[in-house]
Order: sequence, then C-alpha cells, then structure tokens
Amino acid sequence: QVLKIDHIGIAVKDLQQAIDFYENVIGIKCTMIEEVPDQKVKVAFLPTGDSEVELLESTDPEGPVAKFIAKNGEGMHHIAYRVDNLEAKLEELKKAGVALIDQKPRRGAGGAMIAFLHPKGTFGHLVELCQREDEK
Ligand code: CMX
Repeated sequence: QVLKIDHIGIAVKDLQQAIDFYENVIGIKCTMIEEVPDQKVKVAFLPTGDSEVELLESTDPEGPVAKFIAKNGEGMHHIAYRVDNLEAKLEELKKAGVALIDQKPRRGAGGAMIAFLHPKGTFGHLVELCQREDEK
C-alpha cells in the first residue's frame, strides 16, 4: 500500500547554498544532513508537515546525481512514495512488468529501506519507494 509522498528529491550543486536558500528564503528548516556513500550523495532533509524536501549534492562525479546535473542542470530529481511493505510492492511491480532499478530493497538515507524504479517505465520521472521502520 502506498501511504503518502515521503519526500521530493532535488539535485543541487552546493548543498549548503541550497540549505541556506530553503531556510532563509523559503522558510523550511533543515533537520538532518547525512552522507550516503552507497548512492554517492550527501543529503539534507527539510520536513514540511507530513513530507520532506531532500536536497542532494553529489560526492562523486560518476554518481547518479552528478550525471543528472551534467545532463539536466539542477532540479527535481525524484519523487519518493512511502509504502508499508516494500518487498511486496516490488514483487507486485515486477509481476506487472515495471522496470526496476533495484530488484531488492536497500538501505538509504535516514535508515529507510528504498528501491528505485527506472524513469523509462514511469513517464520520464524517477520514482523511489521507501519504507520506514515506524510504519511497519
Ligand atoms: N529523472 C528523470 N529521468 C532520468 C533521471 C531522473 N532523475 N535520471 C536519468 N534519467 C533518464 C536519462 O535522462 C536517460 O534518458 P534518455 O535515454 O532519454 O536520455 C534515461 O533516464 C536513462 O539514463 P541513462 O543515461 O541510461 O542512465 P544513467 O546512467 O543516467 O542512470 C538511473 C539513470 C536513473 C538508472 C540512475 O541515475 C539510477 O540508478 N538512479 C537511482 C539511484 C539514485 O538516483 N540515487 C541518488 C539518490 C539517492 C537518495 O535519494 O538517497
């Protein structure tokens, strides 16, 4: 079951500059910064009520966020939906023939279990599914 939009990921070149903008201009406070070596990113989470904005800065020129920025410039990178059972959801999508980037859940930022779907199969945007312990 899909519960809600968990977060929206935005690719930025300079994480601190983007945080400053969100905090001082838009008015959303950053509550957590974390490096996720597996994804080659440093991320900042800024909660907005029930969902969050995730700012992503690449830590490696070969990482997915660096490649995205090289091709498209900064901007909306992915939408993450929170699900209550990620393994079951992935099985369901596999059966429906959806192209998955991650066949199995893996550990992402904030301790969540995550999996990405390929943008080719989702109308050109990158979808992340995530499950958090507190929802189980
Ligand atoms: N949104 C929409 N389209 C995207 C995209 C994105 N974020 N990233 C890539 N694409 C498009 C590319 O533009 C390309 O389109 P065209 O074929 O029309 O040119 C297509 O998807 C395939 O791209 P590719 O060049 O073949 O493959 P890439 O090496 O760019 O890899 C992707 C793309 C999505 C498979 C890869 O970025 C990936 O595995 N992403 C998942 C992991 C990730 O993004 N991690 C960072 C976030 C981590 C976090 O939130 O913690």
